[in-house]
Amino acid sequence: KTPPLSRQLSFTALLLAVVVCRATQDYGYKDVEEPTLGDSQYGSLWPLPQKVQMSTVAFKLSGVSFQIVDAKESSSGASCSLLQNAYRRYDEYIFPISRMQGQNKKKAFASVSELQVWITSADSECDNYPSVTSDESCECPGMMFVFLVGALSQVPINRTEIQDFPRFTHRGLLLDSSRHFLPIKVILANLEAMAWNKFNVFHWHIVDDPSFPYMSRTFPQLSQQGAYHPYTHVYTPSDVKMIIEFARLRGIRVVSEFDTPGHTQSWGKGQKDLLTPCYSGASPSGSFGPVNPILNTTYDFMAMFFKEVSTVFPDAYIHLGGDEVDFSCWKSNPDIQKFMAQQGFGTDYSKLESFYIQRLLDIVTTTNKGYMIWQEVIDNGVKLKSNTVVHVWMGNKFEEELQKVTEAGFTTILSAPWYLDYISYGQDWQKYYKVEPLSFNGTDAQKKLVVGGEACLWGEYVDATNLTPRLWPRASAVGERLWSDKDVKDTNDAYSRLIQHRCRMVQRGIPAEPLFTGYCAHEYK
Ligand code: CP6
Repeated sequence: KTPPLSRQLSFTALLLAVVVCRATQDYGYKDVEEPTLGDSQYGSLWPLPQKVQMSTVAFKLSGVSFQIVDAKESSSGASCSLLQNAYRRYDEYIFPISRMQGQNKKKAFASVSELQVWITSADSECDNYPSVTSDESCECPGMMFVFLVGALSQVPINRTEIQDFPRFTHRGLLLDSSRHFLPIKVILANLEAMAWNKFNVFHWHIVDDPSFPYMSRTFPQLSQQGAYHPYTHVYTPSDVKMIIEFARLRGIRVVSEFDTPGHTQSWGKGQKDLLTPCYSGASPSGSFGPVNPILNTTYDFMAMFFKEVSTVFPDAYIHLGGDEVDFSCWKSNPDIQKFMAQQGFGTDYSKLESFYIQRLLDIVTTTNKGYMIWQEVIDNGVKLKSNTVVHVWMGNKFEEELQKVTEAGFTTILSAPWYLDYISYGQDWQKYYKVEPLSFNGTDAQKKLVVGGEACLWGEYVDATNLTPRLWPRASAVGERLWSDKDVKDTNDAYSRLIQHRCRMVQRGIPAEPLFTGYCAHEYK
């Protein structure tokens, strides 16, 4: 008797297991061909590991006694709650319902009773936060299953050795909790799915124009006045802690974004005089523009605010935004006009923006954090610290931008081709999958400066009801592009693996949308 389907399915998941590895614009449907569905020799592996060696030795799990344990030689073990937590999670993925009794008494195959986890790094990262220097590589044992989809059965075929490491160090996902409030549960569920897809950075675009859900200890009125609701639609300090800890246990960094000077309408509700009053003719119109860059009080506020943020978010980086600054309000304001003249900026408002950003960067530098910024900041010629990460998001000619940014010697990450908020009919995952981030003209040294990318799901049209299925498995395509080797680009092979990976996510409780017609094996009991 073979173990139930669900158990075998889940074990395949172990191959993807981060357990060992992580203890540590418009697109017409016409252009998309449906990939052909064949079996991949790699089963349901996603993202594809760097090296997979299959042997012919067949194994099965010992259903009764199988356990994940610390190897004797491991430099980290029982006292590492991060590891013990991971063992428990993966045990539940392998045996989602209960341990079956006496299933494997008749052994047709050699039986595996232990997965030994051997942490080799000298100083383990059990109690630390993941960082850009975290080692995510692993040598993992595994088993491959053949999925005989029609026959509703699977046969474990062979023992497999996997050597794995990421192609890019920064594999991020941007979620936006300002356009719609995202309940903690939704964020946690998606962090879990991120780990399954080997994403390691949660870029939390936490506040923006429509709402300010971040509860600040120093300036509580920001969320009291600026959130959609002062206590149901806010992230309290303990909520934030929980999200950071949940992410940490899964090897995911949390990089917060507090975007200024634009995208700040909600900040103005709780912080008087922070935003620029717009004028209509000679008198204030009653509306407000970007952060007011000409007042000392603005910089006093920013210094106190970012001092707090730097202690709340332990990551070494803060994303400071700097995108899409609308100059019309600044232009209308006579005090700003006077300031422009005094500074000799003429009518070049990007100089005023640079003036603001420059002072903000100096402030954030005193908190000992590194920073990330959207591409406009460098496009406008702001002087940046050498460890600044430039985030390329503009859709047209991202190759040229990468060339330019890396020529200037800056580290960069790419989002331009991975705006998941753009939806269209058909299999757009293929478009994300086919992107080659290093396809720009540049030296090897320049290419090394591209440390990864981020899939972005901006929040205008998503909330708790539709975020998760819109994100998965489309983001999985970006996940494989950022993890696997550059030569992993066969869309037919990817399609076969991805439909199985998607079914696995669904089975584990993430309602990932289907890629195309078909069904999941677990739909049959
Ligand atoms: N919000 C913020 C946004 C966007 C950006 N910044 C955005 C711009 C264009 C598109 C999608 C999103 N909604 N703060 C740009 C980085 Cl197409």
